[in-house]
Amino acid sequence: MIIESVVLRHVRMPLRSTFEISSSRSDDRDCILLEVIADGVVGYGECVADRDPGYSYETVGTSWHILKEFLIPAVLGRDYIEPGDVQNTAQFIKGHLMSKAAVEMALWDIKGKQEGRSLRNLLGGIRSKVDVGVSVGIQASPQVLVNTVQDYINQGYRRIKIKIKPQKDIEETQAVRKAFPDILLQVDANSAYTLESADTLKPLDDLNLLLIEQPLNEDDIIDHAQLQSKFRTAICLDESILSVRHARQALDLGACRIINIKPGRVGGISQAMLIHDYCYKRNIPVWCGGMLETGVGRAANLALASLPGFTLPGDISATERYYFEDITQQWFILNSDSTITVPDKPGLGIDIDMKNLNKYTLEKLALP
Ligand code: OSB
Ligand code: MG
Repeated sequence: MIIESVVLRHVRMPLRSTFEISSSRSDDRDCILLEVIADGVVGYGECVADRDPGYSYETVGTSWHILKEFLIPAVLGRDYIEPGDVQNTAQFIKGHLMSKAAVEMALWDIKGKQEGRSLRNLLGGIRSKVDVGVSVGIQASPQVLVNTVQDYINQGYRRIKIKIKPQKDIEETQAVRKAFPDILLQVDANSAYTLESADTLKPLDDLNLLLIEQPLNEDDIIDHAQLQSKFRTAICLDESILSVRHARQALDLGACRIINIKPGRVGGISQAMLIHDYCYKRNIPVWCGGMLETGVGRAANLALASLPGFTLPGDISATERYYFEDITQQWFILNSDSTITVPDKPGLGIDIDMKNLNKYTLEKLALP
């Protein structure tokens, strides 16, 4: 496929409810939507970099810069056989994995459309629907949190993740566990603790949690290994794992027992698959994380999560958990068994709602 042109759009969509994690809080969600044309076929990719650098150093601003000045000029006019081949072109750019992932996603969409195959089929996914849960932001009080969780359980979610930070952790998690003794429950600290301050998390070990996600800093693999040795509950790494190499090192050191895979964080679906394959061989469970994606990124995550090693429920919720309306015509709904159906049309399997896309576009740039 020969890349002919690319349009970048900075998109901002209001969230149905404020989403707060340990590092930041937002009422709307930004992303860059890429429209790539190759061989006359249009494909879409979502760059999951956020407005602020709370989760990752990448933001909409840095991604826009990297895409416009470096990555898109390097891929224009290039001929790719496989979407993952774009990684070679992108190698001259250090880091900026979310920007790279967005371009690759669009190429997967194009490849699928050209071959009349769904992304799930291209990747070798084995499930037509995948187990999902909901990621609940930090709330005003334990009681508000319990009410919020109750709401999601009423909607049919069978796995709950709650965000924690120092002073908003033990009481909150205990309250949810007490109210819902049997629910699949996990917590995510988004690196809000140090090896020392994480001692305060010890009571979590008695709450029968599925996992504790990213308690320490992203570059604290060695400290995570020390922490894991003190906890019965599995530690799961998110921010720390950017490559297969990181996954190997973390597992060899005993820094975690579970890995959260997000295609954006690791530089694309081909890299996400490599991490999946590596963990699958080592019998390490993985699950698909989320970045509050629009229907575009959600479709890609669903296809990825249909691979055999994704044995834990993903952070892939129904569209209405996030948005009032979406930029895709598809509206993802929660099935009664806490699953979401994987799209089966060619490529990502989504159609863009141009009216909504234009409504939420703040800035647009066509290249060349
Ligand atoms: O750490 O998993 C995270 C959202 C933004 C940044 C980081 C994270 C998250 C989520 C959202 O947990 C999961 C979802 O998309 O539903
Ligand atoms: Mg996380």
